[in-house]
Amino acid sequence: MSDSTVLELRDRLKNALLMIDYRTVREVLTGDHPGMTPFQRVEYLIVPVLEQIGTGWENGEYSLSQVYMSGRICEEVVDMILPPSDPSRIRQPKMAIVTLEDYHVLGKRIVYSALRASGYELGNYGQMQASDLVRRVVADRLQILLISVLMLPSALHVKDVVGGLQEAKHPVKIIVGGAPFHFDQQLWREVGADAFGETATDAVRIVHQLMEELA
Ligand code: B12
Repeated sequence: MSDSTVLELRDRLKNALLMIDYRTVREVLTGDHPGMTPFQRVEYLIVPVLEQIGTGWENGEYSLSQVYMSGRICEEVVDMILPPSDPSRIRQPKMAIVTLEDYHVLGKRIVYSALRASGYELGNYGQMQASDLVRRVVADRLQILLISVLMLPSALHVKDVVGGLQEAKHPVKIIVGGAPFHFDQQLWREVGADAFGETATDAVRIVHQLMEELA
Protein backbone atom coordinates (compact mmCIF):
# COMPACT_ATOMS: atom_id res chain seq x y z
CA MET A 1 0.00 0.00 0.00
CA SER A 2 1.43 3.40 -1.03
CA ASP A 3 2.27 6.17 1.44
CA SER A 4 -0.30 8.45 -0.17
CA THR A 5 -3.07 5.89 0.32
CA VAL A 6 -2.15 5.54 3.99
CA LEU A 7 -2.18 9.33 4.40
CA GLU A 8 -5.56 9.54 2.66
CA LEU A 9 -6.99 6.82 4.92
CA ARG A 10 -5.63 8.62 7.99
CA ASP A 11 -7.32 11.86 6.87
CA ARG A 12 -10.65 10.12 6.36
CA LEU A 13 -10.38 8.38 9.70
CA LYS A 14 -9.47 11.56 11.53
CA ASN A 15 -12.34 13.56 10.03
CA ALA A 16 -14.81 10.79 10.76
CA LEU A 17 -13.64 10.48 14.38
CA LEU A 18 -13.88 14.22 14.94
CA MET A 19 -17.42 14.18 13.48
CA ILE A 20 -18.25 11.14 15.64
CA ASP A 21 -19.22 9.41 12.40
CA TYR A 22 -19.06 5.79 13.53
CA ARG A 23 -20.13 4.39 10.14
CA THR A 24 -17.29 5.99 8.22
CA VAL A 25 -14.77 5.02 10.91
CA ARG A 26 -15.90 1.43 10.55
CA GLU A 27 -15.77 1.63 6.75
CA VAL A 28 -12.19 2.97 6.79
CA LEU A 29 -10.94 0.41 9.29
CA THR A 30 -12.75 -2.67 8.01
CA GLY A 31 -12.59 -1.76 4.29
CA ASP A 32 -10.82 -3.76 1.62
CA HIS A 33 -7.18 -2.64 1.88
CA PRO A 34 -5.16 -5.44 0.32
CA GLY A 35 -1.87 -6.13 2.06
CA MET A 36 -2.86 -4.37 5.26
CA THR A 37 -3.25 -6.73 8.22
CA PRO A 38 -5.57 -5.88 11.13
CA PHE A 39 -2.55 -4.98 13.30
CA GLN A 40 -1.20 -2.71 10.57
CA ARG A 41 -4.59 -0.97 10.46
CA VAL A 42 -4.28 -0.36 14.18
CA GLU A 43 -0.66 0.73 14.09
CA TYR A 44 -0.59 2.73 10.83
CA LEU A 45 -4.04 4.27 11.12
CA ILE A 46 -5.53 4.32 14.64
CA VAL A 47 -2.38 5.03 16.68
CA PRO A 48 -1.10 8.04 14.64
CA VAL A 49 -4.59 9.49 14.16
CA LEU A 50 -5.44 9.34 17.89
CA GLU A 51 -2.08 10.93 18.57
CA GLN A 52 -2.89 13.80 16.15
CA ILE A 53 -6.27 14.26 17.83
CA GLY A 54 -4.57 14.31 21.26
CA THR A 55 -2.11 16.96 20.09
CA GLY A 56 -4.97 18.96 18.57
CA TRP A 57 -6.74 18.87 21.92
CA GLU A 58 -3.56 20.00 23.67
CA ASN A 59 -3.38 22.97 21.24
CA GLY A 60 -7.00 23.89 21.89
CA GLU A 61 -8.19 22.82 18.41
CA TYR A 62 -10.45 19.98 19.58
CA SER A 63 -12.56 19.37 22.66
CA LEU A 64 -11.97 16.66 25.29
CA SER A 65 -15.28 15.09 24.26
CA GLN A 66 -13.89 14.62 20.74
CA VAL A 67 -10.79 12.92 22.19
CA TYR A 68 -12.99 10.80 24.43
CA MET A 69 -15.42 9.72 21.69
CA SER A 70 -12.52 9.00 19.29
CA GLY A 71 -11.02 6.68 21.90
CA ARG A 72 -14.32 4.94 22.56
CA ILE A 73 -15.19 4.44 18.89
CA CYS A 74 -11.72 3.05 18.18
CA GLU A 75 -12.05 0.68 21.14
CA GLU A 76 -15.22 -0.78 19.61
CA VAL A 77 -13.83 -1.13 16.10
CA VAL A 78 -10.56 -2.63 17.39
CA ASP A 79 -12.58 -5.38 19.05
CA MET A 80 -14.18 -6.04 15.69
CA ILE A 81 -11.03 -6.18 13.56
CA LEU A 82 -8.42 -7.87 15.73
CA PRO A 83 -8.13 -11.58 15.12
CA PRO A 84 -9.39 -14.08 17.73
CA SER A 85 -6.90 -15.95 19.88
CA ASP A 86 -4.71 -18.55 18.29
CA PRO A 87 -5.98 -22.01 19.28
CA SER A 88 -2.48 -23.54 19.35
CA ARG A 89 -1.19 -22.03 22.58
CA ILE A 90 2.54 -21.66 23.14
CA ARG A 91 4.11 -23.21 26.27
CA GLN A 92 5.33 -20.22 28.16
CA PRO A 93 6.16 -18.51 31.45
CA LYS A 94 3.24 -17.13 33.47
CA MET A 95 2.42 -13.57 32.45
CA ALA A 96 -0.20 -10.82 32.65
CA ILE A 97 -0.85 -7.31 31.38
CA VAL A 98 -2.16 -4.31 33.34
CA THR A 99 -2.92 -0.61 32.94
CA LEU A 100 -1.20 1.07 35.90
CA GLU A 101 -3.04 3.93 37.62
CA ASP A 102 -4.36 5.16 34.29
CA TYR A 103 -7.67 5.17 32.40
CA HIS A 104 -6.13 4.89 28.93
CA VAL A 105 -7.02 1.30 28.14
CA LEU A 106 -6.85 1.02 24.37
CA GLY A 107 -3.09 0.34 24.11
CA LYS A 108 -3.31 -2.46 26.68
CA ARG A 109 -6.23 -4.03 24.87
CA ILE A 110 -4.28 -4.07 21.60
CA VAL A 111 -1.12 -5.53 23.13
CA TYR A 112 -3.24 -8.19 24.90
CA SER A 113 -4.91 -9.16 21.60
CA ALA A 114 -1.61 -9.18 19.72
CA LEU A 115 -0.07 -11.60 22.23
CA ARG A 116 -3.11 -13.85 22.30
CA ALA A 117 -3.36 -13.83 18.51
CA SER A 118 0.30 -14.92 18.42
CA GLY A 119 -0.47 -17.93 20.58
CA TYR A 120 0.45 -16.63 24.06
CA GLU A 121 -1.84 -17.05 27.03
CA LEU A 122 -1.83 -14.20 29.54
CA GLY A 123 -3.92 -12.69 32.28
CA ASN A 124 -5.65 -9.35 31.87
CA TYR A 125 -5.50 -7.50 35.20
CA GLY A 126 -7.47 -4.49 33.99
CA GLN A 127 -6.57 -1.21 35.73
CA MET A 128 -4.73 -1.39 39.07
CA GLN A 129 -2.89 0.63 41.69
CA ALA A 130 0.80 -0.16 42.33
CA SER A 131 0.40 -1.73 45.79
CA ASP A 132 -2.48 -4.04 44.74
CA LEU A 133 -0.55 -4.98 41.64
CA VAL A 134 2.52 -6.04 43.64
CA ARG A 135 0.35 -8.29 45.84
CA ARG A 136 -1.35 -9.87 42.83
CA VAL A 137 1.88 -10.51 40.91
CA VAL A 138 3.36 -12.27 43.94
CA ALA A 139 0.18 -14.27 44.61
CA ASP A 140 -0.05 -15.35 40.96
CA ARG A 141 3.71 -16.10 40.79
CA LEU A 142 4.06 -14.16 37.53
CA GLN A 143 7.30 -14.36 35.60
CA ILE A 144 6.53 -11.63 33.06
CA LEU A 145 4.48 -8.49 33.72
CA LEU A 146 3.47 -6.11 30.93
CA ILE A 147 2.55 -2.59 32.04
CA SER A 148 0.75 -0.05 29.87
CA VAL A 149 0.59 3.63 30.88
CA LEU A 150 -0.17 6.79 28.96
CA MET A 151 0.49 9.49 31.51
CA LEU A 152 3.82 10.51 33.00
CA PRO A 153 2.69 10.27 36.66
CA SER A 154 1.49 6.71 35.97
CA ALA A 155 4.80 5.85 34.29
CA LEU A 156 6.65 7.00 37.41
CA HIS A 157 4.56 4.58 39.50
CA VAL A 158 6.30 1.72 37.70
CA LYS A 159 9.15 2.46 40.13
CA ASP A 160 6.83 1.61 43.05
CA VAL A 161 5.94 -1.69 41.42
CA VAL A 162 9.60 -2.55 40.80
CA GLY A 163 10.49 -1.55 44.40
CA GLY A 164 7.57 -3.50 45.90
CA LEU A 165 8.48 -6.64 43.96
CA GLN A 166 12.12 -6.37 44.99
CA GLU A 167 11.05 -6.02 48.61
CA ALA A 168 8.84 -9.09 48.24
CA LYS A 169 11.87 -10.85 46.68
CA HIS A 170 9.76 -11.85 43.69
CA PRO A 171 11.78 -11.98 40.46
CA VAL A 172 9.69 -10.89 37.46
CA LYS A 173 10.57 -9.37 34.10
CA ILE A 174 8.77 -6.09 33.53
CA ILE A 175 7.98 -4.82 30.03
CA VAL A 176 6.54 -1.32 29.70
CA GLY A 177 4.89 0.62 26.88
CA GLY A 178 2.81 3.74 26.19
CA ALA A 179 3.17 7.44 25.36
CA PRO A 180 5.52 8.64 28.19
CA PHE A 181 8.10 6.06 27.13
CA HIS A 182 7.87 7.29 23.53
CA PHE A 183 8.37 10.90 24.63
CA ASP A 184 11.44 10.05 26.75
CA GLN A 185 13.38 7.08 25.43
CA GLN A 186 15.43 6.72 28.65
CA LEU A 187 12.42 6.63 30.97
CA TRP A 188 11.92 2.86 30.93
CA ARG A 189 15.42 2.36 32.33
CA GLU A 190 14.91 5.12 34.91
CA VAL A 191 11.78 3.44 36.30
CA GLY A 192 13.59 0.10 36.52
CA ALA A 193 11.81 -1.83 33.73
CA ASP A 194 13.56 -4.66 31.90
CA ALA A 195 12.31 -3.68 28.44
CA PHE A 196 10.24 -1.13 26.54
CA GLY A 197 8.14 -1.79 23.46
CA GLU A 198 6.86 0.89 21.10
CA THR A 199 4.11 -1.17 19.54
CA ALA A 200 2.05 -4.31 20.04
CA THR A 201 4.30 -6.07 17.53
CA ASP A 202 7.28 -5.14 19.71
CA ALA A 203 5.52 -6.67 22.71
CA VAL A 204 5.29 -10.02 20.91
CA ARG A 205 8.98 -9.84 19.91
CA ILE A 206 10.13 -8.95 23.45
CA VAL A 207 8.05 -11.68 25.12
CA HIS A 208 9.53 -14.17 22.68
CA GLN A 209 13.08 -13.02 23.57
CA LEU A 210 12.40 -13.12 27.31
CA MET A 211 10.98 -16.61 27.01
CA GLU A 212 14.29 -17.75 25.56
CA GLU A 213 16.15 -16.07 28.45
CA LEU A 214 13.84 -17.63 31.04
CA ALA A 215 13.93 -21.12 29.47
C1 B12 B 1 -7.75 8.71 23.65
C2 B12 B 1 -7.07 9.48 24.75
C3 B12 B 1 -7.80 9.66 25.95
C4 B12 B 1 -9.15 9.00 26.21
C5 B12 B 1 -8.90 7.54 26.68
C6 B12 B 1 -9.98 6.59 26.18
C7 B12 B 1 -9.65 5.16 26.52
N1 B12 B 1 -10.70 4.43 26.84
O1 B12 B 1 -8.52 4.67 26.51
C8 B12 B 1 -9.72 9.90 27.36
C9 B12 B 1 -10.49 11.04 26.75
C10 B12 B 1 -10.58 9.18 28.40
C11 B12 B 1 -8.44 10.50 27.92
C12 B12 B 1 -8.38 11.06 29.19
C13 B12 B 1 -7.27 11.72 29.68
N2 B12 B 1 -6.13 11.99 29.03
CO1 B12 B 1 -5.70 11.22 27.32
N3 B12 B 1 -5.21 10.78 25.62
C14 B12 B 1 -5.75 10.03 24.62
C15 B12 B 1 -4.84 10.01 23.36
C16 B12 B 1 -5.35 11.07 22.39
C17 B12 B 1 -4.73 8.69 22.61
C18 B12 B 1 -4.43 7.48 23.48
C19 B12 B 1 -4.72 6.21 22.73
O2 B12 B 1 -5.69 5.52 23.02
N4 B12 B 1 -3.90 5.91 21.69
C20 B12 B 1 -4.08 4.74 20.83
C21 B12 B 1 -3.44 3.52 21.50
C22 B12 B 1 -3.66 2.29 20.67
O3 B12 B 1 -2.04 3.79 21.52
P1 B12 B 1 -1.14 3.55 22.79
O4 B12 B 1 -1.92 3.53 24.03
O5 B12 B 1 0.05 4.43 22.70
O6 B12 B 1 -0.64 2.03 22.60
C23 B12 B 1 0.24 1.62 21.59
C24 B12 B 1 1.72 1.71 22.02
O7 B12 B 1 2.02 2.76 22.93
C25 B12 B 1 2.05 0.35 22.56
N5 B12 B 1 1.78 0.06 23.98
C26 B12 B 1 0.83 0.55 24.84
N6 B12 B 1 0.90 -0.05 26.01
C27 B12 B 1 1.89 -0.95 25.93
C28 B12 B 1 2.39 -1.84 26.88
C29 B12 B 1 3.47 -2.66 26.55
C30 B12 B 1 4.00 -3.61 27.56
C31 B12 B 1 4.06 -2.58 25.24
C32 B12 B 1 5.22 -3.42 24.91
C33 B12 B 1 3.55 -1.68 24.28
C34 B12 B 1 2.48 -0.88 24.64
O8 B12 B 1 1.25 -0.51 21.77
C35 B12 B 1 0.00 0.11 21.43
C36 B12 B 1 -0.37 -0.30 20.02
O9 B12 B 1 0.64 0.08 19.11
C37 B12 B 1 -3.44 10.38 23.98
C38 B12 B 1 -2.42 10.98 23.00
C39 B12 B 1 -1.17 10.11 22.81
N7 B12 B 1 -0.14 10.71 22.28
O10 B12 B 1 -1.13 8.96 23.14
C40 B12 B 1 -3.85 11.30 25.14
C41 B12 B 1 -2.95 11.45 26.35
C42 B12 B 1 -2.34 10.13 26.75
N8 B12 B 1 -3.92 11.92 27.45
C43 B12 B 1 -3.40 12.77 28.21
C44 B12 B 1 -4.10 13.35 29.31
C45 B12 B 1 -3.37 14.46 30.05
C46 B12 B 1 -5.39 12.90 29.69
C47 B12 B 1 -6.25 13.42 30.88
C48 B12 B 1 -5.50 13.72 32.17
C49 B12 B 1 -7.03 14.62 30.36
C50 B12 B 1 -7.86 15.39 31.36
N9 B12 B 1 -7.39 16.59 31.61
O11 B12 B 1 -8.83 14.87 31.86
C51 B12 B 1 -7.26 12.28 31.06
C52 B12 B 1 -6.74 11.27 32.11
C53 B12 B 1 -7.40 9.95 32.21
C54 B12 B 1 -6.71 9.07 33.21
N10 B12 B 1 -6.78 9.37 34.50
O12 B12 B 1 -6.09 8.11 32.85
C55 B12 B 1 -1.97 13.12 27.85
C56 B12 B 1 -0.90 12.55 28.82
C57 B12 B 1 0.22 13.55 29.01
C58 B12 B 1 1.25 13.14 30.02
N11 B12 B 1 2.49 13.48 29.72
O13 B12 B 1 1.00 12.59 31.03
C59 B12 B 1 -1.88 12.62 26.35
C60 B12 B 1 -0.47 12.17 25.93
C61 B12 B 1 -2.40 13.78 25.45
C62 B12 B 1 -1.44 14.94 25.40
N12 B12 B 1 -0.69 15.07 24.32
O14 B12 B 1 -1.38 15.72 26.31
N13 B12 B 1 -7.44 10.45 27.06
